[in-house]
Amino acid sequence: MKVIREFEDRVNTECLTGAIPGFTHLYSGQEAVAVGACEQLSDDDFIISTHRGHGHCIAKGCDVVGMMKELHARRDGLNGGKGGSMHIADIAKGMLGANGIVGAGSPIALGAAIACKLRGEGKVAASFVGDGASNQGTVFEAMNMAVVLKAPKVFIFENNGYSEHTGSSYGIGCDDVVKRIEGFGIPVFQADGFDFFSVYDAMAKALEVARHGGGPSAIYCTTIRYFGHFVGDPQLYRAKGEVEQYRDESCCLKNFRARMQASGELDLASLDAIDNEVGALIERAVNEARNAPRPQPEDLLKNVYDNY
Ligand SMILES: Cc1ncc(C[n+]2csc(CCOP(=O)(O)OP(=O)(O)O)c2C)c(N)n1
Repeated sequence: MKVIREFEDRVNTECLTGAIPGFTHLYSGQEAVAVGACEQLSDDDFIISTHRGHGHCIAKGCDVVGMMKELHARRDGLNGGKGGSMHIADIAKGMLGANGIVGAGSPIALGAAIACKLRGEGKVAASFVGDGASNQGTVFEAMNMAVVLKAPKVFIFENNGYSEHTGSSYGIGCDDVVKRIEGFGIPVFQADGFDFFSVYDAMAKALEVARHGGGPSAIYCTTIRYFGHFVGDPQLYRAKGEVEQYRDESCCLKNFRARMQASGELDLASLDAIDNEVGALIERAVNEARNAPRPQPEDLLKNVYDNY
């Protein structure tokens, strides 16, 4: 979670200096969802992310230096510097890609889930779905087809309160998204998206269904994003002090630190040591990214199509 937080904070400043080209959406604040869910998956399980994909990538084990280089559009970035923030992927880690098309991840992950079922290896595919994306027809179709085909698919609903600049209370027509998902015949396990352990436990229950022939399952997490919809968003639609209050009272990193200390599993010095290690990793990632070569004209047509 700390790697994601530091990565995103640094990407924010790198974007604002102009070092990172393109459009970037930050995941900071939502870390407990990505990490809680992905800690229950192996490299052989698949995820499909959203336009807000860095946190999902890191949680699935993608190389952080390679990611930073990718965002900086460098030749030895995770995808040769040609994918960038919204098309970052790492097949070896089961991370099938971020995706700029809202709602597209659900049917794509369903395809992966059907492949998992046909191969019979007990693997699953999961898609992350925002509150805005939860209104998309593609997600409804994927939910229905997943039930019909009993696909080992986990839908991870991540309600961060906004779809671009529209509050979920306005954009979602029904009173209860959970009931809407259950209406498709999918069991839903609810989690506190500010609490790693809550998400981790909900994901375990969802996987119990998906891995053992029960068809699709879902987890529904409430969370918040600390930054705007995209880097540079003036956020005029947010109440003054809203983000500060969440940072003070509902930070998943603070929650995790408190829980670790209270249980005696990690003391303050160990937690600080982890934080320092993470700080050094992100510093190295940025330095390497800034100094790495750009893709060259001869790289243009390399890896454009892959039939796996
Ligand atoms: C099919 C499609 N429609 C609209 C957009 C424009 N768009 C980009 S992000 C976004 C909001 C997505 O909200 P949500 O799913 O809640 O994810 P969040 O940004 O909150 O993580 C929209 C409407 C798009 N990229 N694709």
